[in-house]
Amino acid sequence: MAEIFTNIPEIKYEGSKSKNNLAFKFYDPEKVVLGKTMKEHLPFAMAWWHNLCAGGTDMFGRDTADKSFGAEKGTMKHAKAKVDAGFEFMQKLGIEYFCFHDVDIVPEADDINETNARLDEISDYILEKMNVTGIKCLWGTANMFSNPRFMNGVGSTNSADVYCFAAAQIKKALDLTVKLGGKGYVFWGGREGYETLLNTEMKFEQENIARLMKMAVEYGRKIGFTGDFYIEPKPKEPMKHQYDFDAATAIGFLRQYGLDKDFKMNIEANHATLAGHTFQHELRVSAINGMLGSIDANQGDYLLGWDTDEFPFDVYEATMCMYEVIKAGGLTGGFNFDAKNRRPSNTYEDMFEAYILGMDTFALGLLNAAKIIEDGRIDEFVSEKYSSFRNTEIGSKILSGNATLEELASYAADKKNVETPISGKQERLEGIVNSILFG
Ligand code: XLS
Ligand code: CA
Ligand code: CA
Repeated sequence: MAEIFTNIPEIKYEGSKSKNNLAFKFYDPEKVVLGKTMKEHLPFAMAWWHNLCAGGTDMFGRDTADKSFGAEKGTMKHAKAKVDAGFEFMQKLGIEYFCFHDVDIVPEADDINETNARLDEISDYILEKMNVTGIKCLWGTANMFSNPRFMNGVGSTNSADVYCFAAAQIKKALDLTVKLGGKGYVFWGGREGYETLLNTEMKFEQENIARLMKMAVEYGRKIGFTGDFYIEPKPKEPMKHQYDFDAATAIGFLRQYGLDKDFKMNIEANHATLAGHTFQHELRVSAINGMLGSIDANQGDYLLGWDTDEFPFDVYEATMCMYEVIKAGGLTGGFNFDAKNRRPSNTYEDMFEAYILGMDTFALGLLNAAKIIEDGRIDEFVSEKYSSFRNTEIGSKILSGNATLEELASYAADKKNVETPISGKQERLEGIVNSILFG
């Protein structure tokens, strides 16, 4: 098999002083941080769809980047060329995982049986490459948003036939995920929502989504899928209002329908900010509910109200992300670069530089987060802030869950007045973080 990215060498760590555009400046896979190597902290994944399929088409113009990889698009030859390109790409960057949708890896046929036959063929080929390279599958999913049949939703559709086609697609995507040893299976509900309540039975739709997920869990467990199912929250786009608005909403939904034992969150940075939250907020909500599974590592643009899927370069955001991940004890999933080159960045070299940027940004985030944790001042302050509950008799009583309202009222009455609680010290803490990061 001929090399595809002929002008790109294997990408190595050269240190922060390096001016080599095709080298890591901060991602040093074997460097040990807080007792684990960077590679262990940061299981990076390549997103098949952006990296191997998307050529820059937007609502106003066609592809700027050539992703044919020497084969005619829409053919199985092209599907295989993408596999070749993808594995060469991951190997050159030292990326150990990939994520895929069913229709990223083969062209979809009109007949679902033909699509499935193509999926069998390509997954054999992918498996061969996995065995040779040691590269693994992070998660699989079914694309249930591009085909016009899903215009009224997937689990939330009004059509029982469409619902069955969705079930068939999920079944096959689960088969593939198990065949490729994927650690997770993602549900992203881009079409699960509504434009107007004038034509929508919200309760009916949500119950039907839950039924579909339940069937997916039952089937997955039956065929030996031991990994996590993920919901990937997103508030809007393409729908005006998506049911999996944010982590808190999705977790509430999972609990309501008894799905919380099998599911975790796949948190995407850009979706968090679209929901009006920070990336860190979504990670914290997931973590405190025991549902931090995996991360779609990208970045939005605060000036734009849509999902720009940029490669992450915001070191501060990556630092706060890694702070949450370390505190949560790591991810069961990984860091999938669900990100695309900007449309004018249309060369093979740009594809590599984008991943170098993303990997270096998260490496910096890891190094910084470790410094904040080792410094200890932030933790110390937070612990002090709540100390009145932990270090006093009345506080401990409240925490034990055995206090009554009357008891607390009589405590207050005895005290007569209460001191103002200690300052939140936000500016001091922000200054501490700055001095740790840049000092
Ligand atoms: C779209 C989502 C999608 C999921 C997988 O906004 O990010 O790409 O990650 O279906
Ligand atoms: Ca995503
Ligand atoms: Ca996105």
